[in-house]
Amino acid sequence: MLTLVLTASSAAILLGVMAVALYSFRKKRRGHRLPEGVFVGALGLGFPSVALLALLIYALLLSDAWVGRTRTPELTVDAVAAQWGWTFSYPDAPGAPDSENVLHLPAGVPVAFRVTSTDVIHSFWIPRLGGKIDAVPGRINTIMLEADAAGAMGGLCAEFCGVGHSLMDFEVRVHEPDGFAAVLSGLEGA
Ligand SMILES: [Cu+2]
Repeated sequence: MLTLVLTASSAAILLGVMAVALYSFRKKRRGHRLPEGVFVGALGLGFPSVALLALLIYALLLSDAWVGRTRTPELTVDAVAAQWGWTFSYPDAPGAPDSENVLHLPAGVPVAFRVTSTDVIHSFWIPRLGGKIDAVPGRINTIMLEADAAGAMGGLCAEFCGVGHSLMDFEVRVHEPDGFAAVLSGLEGA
């Protein structure tokens, strides 16, 4: 949706600019000219400021950063990176085994990820869900993400971390929220 709105707005502005440019090439008659101050002030400063500010506010309202501040996580997942793989654990589901390189999530639930590393700096990223965050040894970085619908997607390490970096991807399986507890309790121990 964000992509659509931003692309459509850019296209509309581009068309507007092209129209004004064509108009200025064709118009030879005198008498209808805007004063330069008005032209520069309104079209050069006013219009871009208003348009960009509106789009910026719209994008910020949709962004993960904002969602993260306005929604409370309903699930916590610990993601631990190590050369060259990921271990996911589910502290809200006592007894559920960790999963290696496979992340299980419920659909429609805001999830807080506590991300860290045991060796070098990695980066936790599920492109379909948005933002990424560094996995830094000795620190826990938190990011909140939410999957809209059940299905499968990919995640990866987004920070070069050694010769096995390109193999450090993981699978994300998003389940229906109703069956999620059953999925976790049914996991095979890693
Ligand atoms: Cu890595």
